[in-house]
Amino acid sequence: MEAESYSRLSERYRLAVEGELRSIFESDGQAVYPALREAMFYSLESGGKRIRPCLVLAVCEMLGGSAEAALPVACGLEMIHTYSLIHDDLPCMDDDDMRRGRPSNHKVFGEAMATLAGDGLLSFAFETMLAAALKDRTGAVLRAVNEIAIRAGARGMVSGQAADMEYEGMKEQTEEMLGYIHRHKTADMLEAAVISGAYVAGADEAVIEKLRQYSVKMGLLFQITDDILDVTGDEKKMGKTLGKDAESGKLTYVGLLGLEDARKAAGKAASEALSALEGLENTGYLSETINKMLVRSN
Ligand code: GRG
Repeated sequence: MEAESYSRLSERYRLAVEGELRSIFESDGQAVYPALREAMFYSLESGGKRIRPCLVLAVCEMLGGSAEAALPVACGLEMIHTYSLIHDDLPCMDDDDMRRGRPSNHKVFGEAMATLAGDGLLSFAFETMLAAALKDRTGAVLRAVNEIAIRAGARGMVSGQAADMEYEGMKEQTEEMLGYIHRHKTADMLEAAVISGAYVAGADEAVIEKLRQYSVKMGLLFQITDDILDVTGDEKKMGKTLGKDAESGKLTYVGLLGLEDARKAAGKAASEALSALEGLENTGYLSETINKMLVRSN
């Protein structure tokens, strides 16, 4: 796929997701207590790359499904991702003042309201996705929501975050530990995006299995490049404070392998992700996502 058509497609997906998020907040969202609604929407509308919801829609279309059917799932996933960023920025977690180029949620609304904004986004996500699942007689959307519940929940992203908190500053840090943390904290949500899109399209298990292998390697690639950018990146482009990982003694791929070997590990993860796509059709968007991730600057 040409870089230009990748950008055009991503733009179409992004606009669809952002339009639908606004419309959800203007309809069902009207019943949310105003100060809570403002705090929830503040983080949701403040940009971000929208990688996960774009992947939901792209995978669904790639497999012959309709992006429209996948839209509530894509929006739900973005709400969950946004909740995780709000909670991650709290002083009791990573204590970050900036996110998506703006002051973090708790810096604007206070810690209590930021905690509630995260809680609100998490439950609103499931409300949104389940409303679509109830209308879908095939069960495809429900399978997608089940996948997201597993990957985003107690045995998925939340376990990754718990392990990350516990291991911070520990003397003995291994690649195995780092693998566990990022398999769950980072890769699970990317896997949720790819696989939920595939479920909405009604994909069979053989396709799902290949896409799972692709997603896990993409998650690894995403995390290694995140760690590299924490050292070499530009704060303006990244929209958050950089260099905090090393400062807080956080386990990272750069800390463990050094910059050069971390770059090599990123290249290896990228080629393994691309290999996982062999045998699938219409994989242009998914391979271009990997190529873009390898050279990303935000
Ligand atoms: C609080 C349960 C809980 C989990 C937090 C998302 C997360 C888990 C922590 C954020 C810190 C971090 C660097 C995680 C790994 C990579 C990651 C998920 C980065 C943020 O995702 P992007 O770059 O963000 O897609 P945007 O803002 O573009 O959506």
